[in-house]
Amino acid sequence: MQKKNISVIGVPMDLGQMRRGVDMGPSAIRYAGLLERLEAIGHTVTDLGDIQIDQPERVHTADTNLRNLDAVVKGSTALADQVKKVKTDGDFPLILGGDHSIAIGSLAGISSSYENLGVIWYDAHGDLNTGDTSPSGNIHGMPLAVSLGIGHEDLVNIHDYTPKVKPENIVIIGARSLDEGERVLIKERGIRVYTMHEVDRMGMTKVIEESIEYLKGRTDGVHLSLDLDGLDPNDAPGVGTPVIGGISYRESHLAMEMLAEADILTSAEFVEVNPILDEKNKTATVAVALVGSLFGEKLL
Ligand code: HAR
Ligand code: MN
Ligand code: MN
Ligand code: MN
Repeated sequence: MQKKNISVIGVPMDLGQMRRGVDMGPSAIRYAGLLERLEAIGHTVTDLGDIQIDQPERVHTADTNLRNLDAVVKGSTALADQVKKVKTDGDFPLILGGDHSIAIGSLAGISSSYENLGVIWYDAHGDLNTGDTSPSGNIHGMPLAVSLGIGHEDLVNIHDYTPKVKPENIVIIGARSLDEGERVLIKERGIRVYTMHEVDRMGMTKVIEESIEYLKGRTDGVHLSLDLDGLDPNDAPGVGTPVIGGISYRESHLAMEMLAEADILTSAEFVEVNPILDEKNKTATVAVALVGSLFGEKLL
């Protein structure tokens, strides 16, 4: 793969859900050797540090079914500003979460650089809820819907444009926990989904081959949004909402290597690493290994 200028942005966001600790995700991923790993491959890496996020204790929940709405909007806007700067410089944004609500800001900052941004959503969940369909009120269950322009107006209008992505430019991989409203939305909008059933049945090789083929034909850039809970909890235990029966570490490696070979990605984020729930930083270590493969690390 071509050597890249990678800009790392940490987002210590924990306001999109209720478990403490996911705000330490960026530190855990850096501590697991992220920068050294990317530099060893030959990429040029700049760590831009962390976006400032409000402390949950100091946030007042607004009168809506969206927990910490105003503070999430504020953090997402700051992230979108930073990501947009990186894109304007022509660099590759590599964003570290933080809970998955950060994808709202990532996509707001990235998408204005493209006519047809593609998104690979690697996740146990669809993250396609709105304030009306959400069983929890947690915004980390909503970012993909928000990016489609569906949801609270303060979230969908970050950086003053909407939608950030079109439904036909999205591929979801690894889904195994979908709420009723999310199922309806997937069918209504024709979003391509490889649930765990398809991963089992077709194998990861075919899933990624098809996904690459599909996105190549219709998009002019591709963002990978990888939620560590897409992996099986045996391989990635340090996540807030684990779901059994997930994608294995090996399958995920293969997926990253195939994406590296195709060299279609223009940005990426790794989210939901929670070191408090982890076993000796295993999940952050897995994340860094996957980043290595994604950026062209070879065994031989
Ligand atoms: N679907 C559920 C909800 O909306 C659970 C979402 C859990 N989400 C994440 N993101 N970890 O993928 O509350
Ligand atoms: Mn915090
Ligand atoms: Mn998610
Ligand atoms: Mn998830």
